[in-house]
Amino acid sequence: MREFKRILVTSALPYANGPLHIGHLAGAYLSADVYVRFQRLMGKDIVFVCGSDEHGAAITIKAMKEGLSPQQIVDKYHALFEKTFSRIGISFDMYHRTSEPLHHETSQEFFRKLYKKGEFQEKESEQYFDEEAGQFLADRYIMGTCPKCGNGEAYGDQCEKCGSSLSPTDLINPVSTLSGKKPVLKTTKHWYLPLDQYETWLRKWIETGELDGKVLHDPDVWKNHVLGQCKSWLDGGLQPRAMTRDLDWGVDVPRDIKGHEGKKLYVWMDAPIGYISSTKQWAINNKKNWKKYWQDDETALIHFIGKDNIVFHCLIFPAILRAHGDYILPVNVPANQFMNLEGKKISTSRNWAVWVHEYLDDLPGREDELRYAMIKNMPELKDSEFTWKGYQDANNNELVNNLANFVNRVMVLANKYYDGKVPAFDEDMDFIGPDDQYEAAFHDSELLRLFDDSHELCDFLRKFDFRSAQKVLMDISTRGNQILQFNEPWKTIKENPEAVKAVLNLCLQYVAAMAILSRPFLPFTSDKIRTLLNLPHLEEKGELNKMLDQLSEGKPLLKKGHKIGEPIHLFTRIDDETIQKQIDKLAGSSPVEEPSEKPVAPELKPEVTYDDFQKLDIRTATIIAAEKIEKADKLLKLTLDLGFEQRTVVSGIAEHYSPESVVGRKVSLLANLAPRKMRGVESQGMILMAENGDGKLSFVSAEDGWADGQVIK
Ligand code: B3M
Ligand code: ZN
Repeated sequence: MREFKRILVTSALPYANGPLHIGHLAGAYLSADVYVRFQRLMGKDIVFVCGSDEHGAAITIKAMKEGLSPQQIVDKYHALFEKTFSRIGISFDMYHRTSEPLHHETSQEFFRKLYKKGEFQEKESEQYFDEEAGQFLADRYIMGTCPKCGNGEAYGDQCEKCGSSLSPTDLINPVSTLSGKKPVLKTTKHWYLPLDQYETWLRKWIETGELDGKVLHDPDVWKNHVLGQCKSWLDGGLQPRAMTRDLDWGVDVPRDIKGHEGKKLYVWMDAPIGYISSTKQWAINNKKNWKKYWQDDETALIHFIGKDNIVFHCLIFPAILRAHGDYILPVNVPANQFMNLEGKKISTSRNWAVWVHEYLDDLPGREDELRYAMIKNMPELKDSEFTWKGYQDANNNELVNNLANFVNRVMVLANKYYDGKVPAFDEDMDFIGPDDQYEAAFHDSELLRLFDDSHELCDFLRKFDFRSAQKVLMDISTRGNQILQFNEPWKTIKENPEAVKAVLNLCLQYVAAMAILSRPFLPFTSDKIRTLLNLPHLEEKGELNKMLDQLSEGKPLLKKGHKIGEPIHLFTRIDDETIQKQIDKLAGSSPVEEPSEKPVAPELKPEVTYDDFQKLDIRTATIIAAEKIEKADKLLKLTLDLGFEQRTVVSGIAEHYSPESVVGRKVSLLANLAPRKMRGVESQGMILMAENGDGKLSFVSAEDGWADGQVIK
């Protein structure tokens, strides 16, 4: 990434409809926090904004479930978010909320501008309507089977299992979540953003970074899975997308726009503009100019998100920003993949999650332990997994045995031998370092090595490779331990006190460096180490940059004679019992099972008599011809042979079977069902299909070789 004058970092606005779990943290917040703290330490002009996403059906559905008003719901979770983020050390410069008047004004102004510029297409369309509830159904109010992966619990806008973005009409067997009934299609009017018309520039911008003859970003530094998702979207062809909805909760379509009544902004139009409102609020509070962060080419805009939000941040929001005309586009969208928990997908509804606020209550003072274990397993390029055992191991084997142990030993020895003062030593003296060849090393060459390692750590951070960066931090600590281990000052203090001074001086420089280097990952620990060293806490204003300069010039970070504090243990072991408690807590929940593992059978229908059954005439039959029905995605027109006659049957299997694949198939036909017309074709009966919980279908038929037209009873 080229050097920019300033950076604006956003983290996805979490829906204020439930507490935060570690999956959220792993997706959009922890990585952003690490990055932002690092850039601040490098002295960059950087602003980190976020806020609660308080609109959309996600909120109203939750309100209905809890018997509260949408406002009560968002107030409750917004407050919880603010507190939880701050407790776990996510250092937003501004945490805003989309229910604020400032946001309503900002997003309405944005909408009005696009409207006035003629960017929208006004279109009538058929949308799902719940007749029982008497309202149009927002995408999230409709659930059904994902046409791409067969997940039976896909939403009208998105399948959370495969990440596909959907339209409600794509769903197989749609059901209204308001009434549980099948919704009907009804006409309504909305404003659409013609994404299809932006396809060419979007593709070029994504694939080459170029727009209007300028290179805006370098696709080589984008993550492959992000580019891949964008490309597959573009390859699939973009469709105009409605930017308004028929809802009663959200940002109103501005009143001066004709036909605004009852219409709200689409939540994916309003929420990303929340980044802008959040920046505005930050600028008001800090007497800054927000426009510099949004409307100047010298700003690098970076969106941290989870992979389910890629299309919105890489295609739709950029399209909205460009349609407006005054805004910059993101230079990178380093989306993370998903973090699973103990082998299963995290699920809010099934309580298969580690809730961050509960973690903080259950394991007080262990903020950095969680951050460490999560960064170690951050799903940067592929899905990853959090396990309690892994968490325990990371703490006990790495934080306790390596980092805390090193710092503690150095502190203890320096206090013991030098009364807590950084020892002076003979600069020309060599001592045995832990080099690969165990060669003699000088104090200054070891400091240069520390510089190299620190530099490497920074490079990883710049490339959004937080796992590797944190690994380097631990390698530096390992190196410190090796220096101690190899020189054994506790043994050589008598015979070679001069060398021990050099060794401990060096180790103290390591500790001082680690107070700064650990800051992006382990901010609480950084404070503790600084306290140990009798230094003020970091303000994150260029301290790392300064440290690199010092090290590159061979200057020590701690002056000779500097008085340090008393040793403490930075980390303590976590025992099996504590871990078991957390595992037991999960055992009370029911994770999402893989669909094939345990199909749930629907409830039995009310009893019928044999006479009732006798009325049905079910026959064996063979499909001898099949074709698609125009404009009906789900229907196939089948010709069935019953031996004594042929029938035409319209069947809703088109999304599961192609016409070619069903010809020749044996089926069972309910032959005396009253004929009915579907899409202009008269259907003379119905074929029987088995359906599983995922909405998958299977033919039900007599064994091969059976004649057609025989009775099934
Ligand atoms: N609230 C979706 C989510 O939490 C949405 C993100 C908005 S970012 C502008 O996954
Ligand atoms: Zn899917």
